Amino acid sequence: MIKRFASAALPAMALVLSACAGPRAQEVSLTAVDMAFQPNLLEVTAGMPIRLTMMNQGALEHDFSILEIPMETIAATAAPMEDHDMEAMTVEPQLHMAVAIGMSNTVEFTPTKPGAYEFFCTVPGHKEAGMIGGLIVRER
Ligand SMILES: [Cu+2]
Repeated sequence: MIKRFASAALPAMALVLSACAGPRAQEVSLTAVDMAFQPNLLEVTAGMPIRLTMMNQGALEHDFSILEIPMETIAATAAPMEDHDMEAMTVEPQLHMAVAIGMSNTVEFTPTKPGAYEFFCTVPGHKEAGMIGGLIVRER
């Protein structure tokens, strides 16, 4: 299973933004590896829906979390992971999306306030090991 995904490894996904300010969601992709986000800097525009997809190419479970970010409409398109242990989390991020090994997951939300927001992985030790990044929300 893991081998199959590793051999089909996609190139590290660059951030992809829609070029025009239509009603379309801004597509943003990133990849989690052990122990980093690639890329670790994402840029989006405030007030427009974001469709954020994360692939997990690591050998461990990872998640994408933001402690606090002003937003409206949050929708996970994938079912929550059954074996994801939320009890073990020491923080309660406002935005939290777990991604199983070799899988991807998508969340949709609309950030409402320009600013720089830190994202990280809540699995104990992962943030400290380098799983941290920045989401830049630009003025529309
Ligand atoms: Cu992690």
